[in-house]
Amino acid sequence: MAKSDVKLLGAWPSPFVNRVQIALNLKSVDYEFLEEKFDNKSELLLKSNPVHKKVPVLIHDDKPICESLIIVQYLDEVWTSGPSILPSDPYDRATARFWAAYLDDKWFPLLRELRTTEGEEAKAEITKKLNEGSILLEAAFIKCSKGKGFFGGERIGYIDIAFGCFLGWLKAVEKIAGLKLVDEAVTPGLAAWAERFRSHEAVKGVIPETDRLVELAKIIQARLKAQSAPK
Ligand SMILES: N[C@@H](CCC(=O)N[C@@H](CS)C(=O)NCC(=O)O)C(=O)O
Repeated sequence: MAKSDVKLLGAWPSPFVNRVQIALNLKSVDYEFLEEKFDNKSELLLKSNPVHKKVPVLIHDDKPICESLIIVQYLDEVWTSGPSILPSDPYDRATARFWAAYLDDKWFPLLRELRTTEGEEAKAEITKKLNEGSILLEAAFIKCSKGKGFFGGERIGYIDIAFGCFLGWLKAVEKIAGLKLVDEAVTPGLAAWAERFRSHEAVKGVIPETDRLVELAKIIQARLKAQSAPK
């Protein structure tokens, strides 16, 4: 597929964009990356995703596809020559979609909340929920990986991509909050998986450096504070 056929509207710190980049790399798809600025979104983004006005948007032969998980499924269906991302078994596929939805609807919002919440009691409550989440995800890893290295078994699959794209922000929040949310002593499967995932060829260089995200988090936090300060 020629490079000009595929464009990705994205932003470097977005885990949802990183998710699509990992899937594109797995499928060895050449693409053009168009960096968006949230305070000055391009006409192309507004036209391509008029409903949410968010990245990522994949543009394939001038057709826009929005929402990262939908894009990953689209890539899997169109680039069938590359390694499969979704499992072939319907039950395994349903399970993979279930965990991806859990990660987006429950787990990641908690991680974001921990980053922005102030007050020790509130933080402890969120940390407790995230720790419960880690235990659930460890059990899911043991079940789905069937003794292999990834949720997808021997290869990176749908849950790996859905979860792995958050590993940069996970490390950044751990650093900001001074705690471990995926701890080798508590969830050894997940801890080893995270290392394995980050060093995979399709992932290397995609997930931003922890310190870069920590710096960005400080800027976002300062902006939030300024916005909520009495005028
Ligand atoms: N559910 C969406 C989430 C995408 C999303 O939240 N994108 C953020 C960046 S991480 C964005 O574009 N924010 C811009 C804005 O809210 O104005 C997906 O999976 O693609």
